[in-house]
Amino acid sequence: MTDFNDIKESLVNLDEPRMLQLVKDALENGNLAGDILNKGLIAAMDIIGEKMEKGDMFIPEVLMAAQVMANGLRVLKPFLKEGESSSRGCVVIGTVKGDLHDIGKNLVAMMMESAGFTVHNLGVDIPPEGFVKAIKEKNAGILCLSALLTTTMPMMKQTVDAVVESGLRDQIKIMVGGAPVTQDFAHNIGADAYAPDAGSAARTAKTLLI
Ligand code: B1M
Repeated sequence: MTDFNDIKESLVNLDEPRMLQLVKDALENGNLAGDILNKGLIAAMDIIGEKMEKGDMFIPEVLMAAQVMANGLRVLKPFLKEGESSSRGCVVIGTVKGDLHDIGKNLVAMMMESAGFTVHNLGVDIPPEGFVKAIKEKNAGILCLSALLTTTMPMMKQTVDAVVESGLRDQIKIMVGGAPVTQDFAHNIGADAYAPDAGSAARTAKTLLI
């Protein structure tokens, strides 16, 4: 039996070698990659968030945790694949301007790729005009916006507005997500869809292009 608490603790303690070994062991023991991700790695990031809030953990340590998590994700990535090979369509994804959080957004990008989309991951702190430029250049069918801060959520609306102003709105579906984002918020800013997590983002993307 895999104890997901061990994986959680190893990440919270920034013990990368132990975390990687535990993740590999959990895979060998037949656990689903999605369970290892949700009950181990993402659960650990929640604890890290609480520690950060209380002042028990500081930015450099949280950055290290983000790096350790990213390396754990790399091990899980092949097992999260859905196995499709041909492209379902083109996705442009990024974290909105002012926001540097990228773990969840990268997870969404990974799941989209795994679901067969061609994904252009623009990175973090992307201004509205950066998204508009990429939609044009890549002839994208779906725009995915991520925000983790309540203070950067308004930038999602500004990005949607910029897409409308560019005249591209009719040719692109817009999906938003990130911890503070809700279905209501997505609706109010004029997005086409909201997804609470990476798995549902990939599933929703498939329905958007039908
Ligand atoms: Co920041 N941070 N952070 N941080 N950080 C949070 C988000 C926070 C909740 C921590 C806390 O106080 N409890 C808080 C936000 C409070 C708020 O606004 N409500 C916070 C804060 C305040 C800050 C700073 C302001 C701190 C400071 O400087 N005083 C600062 C802001 C910097 C900036 O962005 N301008 C800051 C900085 C950082 C670091 C740089 C140190 C680091 C980011 C490193 C990196 O990403 N490379 C960091 C981290 C790591 C966190 C926490 C601890 C973890 C975030 C994470 O990666 N979670 C976070 C606390 C927490 O979330 N528990 C916190 C794991 C990830 C898999 O989940 O990103 O939610 P998440 O993604 C999910 C879903 O949201 C969804 O799918 C993923 C799961 O499947 N999803 C989408 C995400 N994008 C989507 C897009 C979609 C669909 C779904 O469609 C397009």
